[in-house]
Amino acid sequence: MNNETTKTVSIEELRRKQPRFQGITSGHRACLGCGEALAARLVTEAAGPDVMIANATGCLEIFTTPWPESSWRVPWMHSLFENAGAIAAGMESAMKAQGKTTKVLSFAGDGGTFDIGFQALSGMMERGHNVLYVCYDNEAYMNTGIQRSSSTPHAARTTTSPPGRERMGKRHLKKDIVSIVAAHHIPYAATTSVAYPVDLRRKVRRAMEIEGPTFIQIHSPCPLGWGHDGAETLDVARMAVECGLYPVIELERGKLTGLLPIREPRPVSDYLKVQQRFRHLFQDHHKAREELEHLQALADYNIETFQLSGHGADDQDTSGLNEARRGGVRSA
Ligand SMILES: Cc1ncc(C[n+]2csc(CCOP(=O)(O)OP(=O)(O)O)c2C)c(N)n1
Ligand code: SF4
Repeated sequence: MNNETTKTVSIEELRRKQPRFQGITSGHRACLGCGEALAARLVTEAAGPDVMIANATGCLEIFTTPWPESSWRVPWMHSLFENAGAIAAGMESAMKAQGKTTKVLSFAGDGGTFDIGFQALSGMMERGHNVLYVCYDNEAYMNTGIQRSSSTPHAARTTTSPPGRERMGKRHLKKDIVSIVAAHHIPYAATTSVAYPVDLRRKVRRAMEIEGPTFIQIHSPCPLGWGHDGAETLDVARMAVECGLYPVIELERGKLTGLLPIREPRPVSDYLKVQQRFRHLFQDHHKAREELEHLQALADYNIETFQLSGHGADDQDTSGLNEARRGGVRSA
């Protein structure tokens, strides 16, 4: 290689040009700007080709596999809504019996994880299966028409929690699933967001290296259910983290070991006002003002509990990671 070539081809450029393995290809039928589709692409990129997937019923399963087509480029199996954890456990046991090291992943939405699939997930973790369980958290049962799940945030509108005279959207709080999962004392549990692909990929790679049950919850905006423009998906996801409503954390054996610090916490209203599902909170009504205060208090509680702010400017904080782009190369 002569000197001129060495100068023109930088490591960054080589990394950018490197083709990436994608476990899920284009041509699927997700809505424009679907956070779940992007999240699944990032997960499979980071996990690599030596995986097999058990995928619960839900949007991801439906939009990737309209019979007889499939967008998956890795072995993939559709489980029932309620048993992705159990199916993955069986697949892992079969791999083990055959002496194979292929990693088994389990994919499900928040309905399939927080609610109906929780028993199978809990059993899989308690028995110590070597499975990476990924929950694509779009905060409602989207595939069947936006019904509330136990992951739906307080006060959000869904078709089964409509705002009206009696209440301002969903009455109950979002379930703290990562703490419940962490209480199984599994080796690794984490939350992340499609807005932070560097963080997301790192967590998947970390979980892939661990022998035993691991869990990653990915905040994945749904333009249809949340009522925002599909082009704004990443901005909406980023605001959820920056306001403190969606803390990005890591837990090992139940103990907090990592967090994504917020450089400058922003008001929850910035995040809420760009989504139709919270539109009723911006009317001139005392109940709406109370709910806004309540949601701000929930965000403040997260910031305080996890000590999310006050770390100073850092490459690995919400603003630093904002600048990072595909391949870990910083944008100008
Ligand atoms: C036992 C059972 N109950 C209900 C359904 C109908 N169903 C299919 S997908 C779905 C919603 C899935 O929601 P979620 O897991 O949050 O995934 P999303 O579609 O939001 O990605 C429901 C209720 C089903 N398939 N099986
Ligand atoms: S309804 Fe939501 S989660 Fe389902 S494909 Fe459309 S954007 Fe994605």
